[in-house]
Amino acid sequence: MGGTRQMIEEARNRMMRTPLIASIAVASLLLAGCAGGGGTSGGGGGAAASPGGGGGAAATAGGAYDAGSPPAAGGGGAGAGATGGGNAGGAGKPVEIDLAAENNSGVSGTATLTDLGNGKLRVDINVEAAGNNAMPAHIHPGTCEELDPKPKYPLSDVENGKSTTEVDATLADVQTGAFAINLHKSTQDLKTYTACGDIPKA
Ligand SMILES: [Cu+2]
Repeated sequence: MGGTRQMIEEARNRMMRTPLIASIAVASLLLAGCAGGGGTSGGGGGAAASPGGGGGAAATAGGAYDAGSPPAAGGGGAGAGATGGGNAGGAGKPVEIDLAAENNSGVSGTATLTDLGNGKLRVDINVEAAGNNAMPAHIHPGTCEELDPKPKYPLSDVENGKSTTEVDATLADVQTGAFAINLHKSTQDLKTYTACGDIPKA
């Protein structure tokens, strides 16, 4: 950024001799270029570079009036660009569903569905185990009211109230309103459900 700092100095010197508006335009262009670079390295791609550039230009305009510290203002703009890139490129927000106790099991908690991209979905189950050590868990077609007993996606057994599985599906695949997650008492007693939660329609 040493070169940029030098360019800023030149821009500031030029500001002394040229009309203020022209100077702001020059300085904005210089720093917008710098901020755009930050946005790209943040992983955002072309779309991220645009917001980054905008942030940089806005910060520079402030810096031109406050002759004190234009480089610091430029740095702020670059940071905003990187953040924008992360949001634009990131996967969708995780979906948390409640798992409610069934058959007086005392088992309840949540399942969190996180789309990992590339057709992978992570399912994190976190429940009060209520003394149940290894509870089989699945994503089933249907709803908790009317569950198809044949699982669609098997999940890892819930040990000490926790289970994490990566499933070959997208979040959209299971957010059709036609799937539910259920937990069973044990491998020996699959017929007794201990908890269930409907996966809401997106
Ligand atoms: Cu099941």
